[in-house]
Amino acid sequence: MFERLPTAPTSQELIDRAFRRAKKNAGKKKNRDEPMLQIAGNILSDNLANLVGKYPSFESIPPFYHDLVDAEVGVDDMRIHLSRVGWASKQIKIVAREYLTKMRKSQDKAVLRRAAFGRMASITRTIGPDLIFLNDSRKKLRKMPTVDPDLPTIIVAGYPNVGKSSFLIRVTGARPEIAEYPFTTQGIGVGHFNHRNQRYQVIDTPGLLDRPLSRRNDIELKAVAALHHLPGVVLYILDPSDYCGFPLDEQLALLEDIRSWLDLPILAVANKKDLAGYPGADLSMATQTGEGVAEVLARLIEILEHTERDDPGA
Ligand SMILES: Nc1nc2c(ncn2[C@@H]2O[C@H](COP(=O)(O)OP(=O)(O)OP(=O)(O)O)[C@@H](O)[C@H]2O)c(=O)[nH]1
Ligand SMILES: [Mg+2]
Repeated sequence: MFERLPTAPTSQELIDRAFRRAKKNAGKKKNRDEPMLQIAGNILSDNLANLVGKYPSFESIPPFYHDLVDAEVGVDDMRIHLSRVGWASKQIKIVAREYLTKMRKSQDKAVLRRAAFGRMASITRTIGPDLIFLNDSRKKLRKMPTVDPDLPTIIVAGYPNVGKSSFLIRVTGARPEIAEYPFTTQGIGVGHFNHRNQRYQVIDTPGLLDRPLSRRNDIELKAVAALHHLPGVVLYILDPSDYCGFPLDEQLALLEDIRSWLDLPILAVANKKDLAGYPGADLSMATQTGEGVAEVLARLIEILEHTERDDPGA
């Protein structure tokens, strides 16, 4: 989604670049002041306008990404910084035009050109902090997950070590692509499979749905809330064998916690059937041997098909 965002130059880099090119390309003749101003003004103004233009409009991006951007860098802040850069681009154009007009009627062209350069440089410097913000944001946004918010999605949740990754690998037949996601250091895993000509997405969310809501800060809450925008079902994996290191009642408490606030269908499945059983789960499986996995997948697909029918396009 944001892989193509350009690096934002610093104001000094921009100023140096514009004035250097102006000097180089204004020709060798005597009357260089006007072309120099024209060139420097265009470079500064166009560079800034192009930078702003490379950002998507935050109203039109999928809500899933909108919420992630908001969690990661703040959509309002982003808008403010972008609009200041846009403002600078226009302002520089105005200054260049104003001084070019003055120069046509004046003998002191060099003086006016220097004055114009000074004003354009100072406008560019005022947006220094905005450019730094954009560059820092770009680093974070470029790592946004490659999740397709339109694909029916199985969101795999549960305590560490219960078998989330094993499930994903088993049903998608591949090691997941690891994407960074706000506030999970481990990154989320993304994999795909096809069933009756429909492509499905499976995301493994270590660190994302493994704690009660009450233990999250506001920013983390936004990142978690973004999941609501996926046409998804949550597969909550339980490990009744305690092999994962967490007692079953803790795992069940987290399941209840997630149910109480996550507005997506949830299927609770007991894994590691080969080691222990839990009759309270919706279904049982063993991702290690593959036993029961096909049934779990079939149920998840059924839930996704129903959800789509009930709530088209949501
Ligand atoms: N006996 C048995 N072990 C299993 C089964 N499924 C997974 N395991 C084992 O449980 C451990 C954890 O599995 P993972 O798939 O890595 O679990 P995870 O939930 O992705 O763990 P985190 O990424 O740390 O949150 C591994 O050693 C697996 O081999 C199963 O059905 N039976
Ligand atoms: Mg894992």
